[in-house]
Amino acid sequence: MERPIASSVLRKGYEVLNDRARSDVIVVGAGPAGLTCAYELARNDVKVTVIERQLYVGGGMTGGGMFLPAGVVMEEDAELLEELGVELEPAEEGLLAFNPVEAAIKLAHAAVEAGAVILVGLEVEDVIERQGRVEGVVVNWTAAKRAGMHVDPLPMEAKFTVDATGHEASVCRCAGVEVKGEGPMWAERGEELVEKHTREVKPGLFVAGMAASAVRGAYRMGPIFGGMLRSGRKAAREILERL
Ligand code: 48F
Repeated sequence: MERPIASSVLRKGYEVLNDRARSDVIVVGAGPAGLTCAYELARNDVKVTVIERQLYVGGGMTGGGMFLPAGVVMEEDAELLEELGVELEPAEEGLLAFNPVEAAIKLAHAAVEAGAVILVGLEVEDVIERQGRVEGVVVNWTAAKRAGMHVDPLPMEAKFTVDATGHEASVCRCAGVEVKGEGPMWAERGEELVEKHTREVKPGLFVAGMAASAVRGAYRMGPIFGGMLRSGRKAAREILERL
């Protein structure tokens, strides 16, 4: 049994990675913005690969507010979570509360069911750039990087790349895009601005979610997630128009 286990894993693992050497869209980061973006793209028959450096999906969403198992959305932003069957409970002043682990899992499930492939344990450490256009990313095993081992990375090509890496905006930094850093807290304004700042920041490279706020130095908003969902959806729609 041992040989066929190894052989099956090697064959299947190679097949998946080899198939993902080129995607239509690479989304970096499996937080709420990246997962929403991947879901919207995949359901429109786009070949989308999500690259996540952790071994879990959901990014900062799963931790709710200070590890408490709760997050909120404004009622007007609840459509996607409702569509995915996330249980929403009326809370204060037009907010709806939900379990953030449930929401993250259901977002990831929706993206995968729609056809997105999520690769975990891989960290984006650079971008591929040709004539000033971002044409994919350069990845390495998170474990190798954390161990400080010098091992050459591999490129993964894409027609469009989405930086959904949260407040680090790490893909933008690699691509030489100025990142002002996350601003102080103003929840309402931060929720508006995150969608406004979602855009193509360099040819071939879009930014979504908290990374979009960080690029522009916009306000943080705490454990309210509607802006992340709207931002992921906006990036997907703009890319769909371009593909
Ligand atoms: O941080 P994260 O959840 O970003 P988001 O989707 O949502 C932000 C909210 O969770 C919350 C908030 C809401 O008000 O402020 O913070 O914008 O998810 C980002 C994901 O990207 C991964 C990281 O592990 C996380 O899961 N990530 C970051 N850098 C890299 C990366 C990288 N270089 N390569 C691969 N994954």
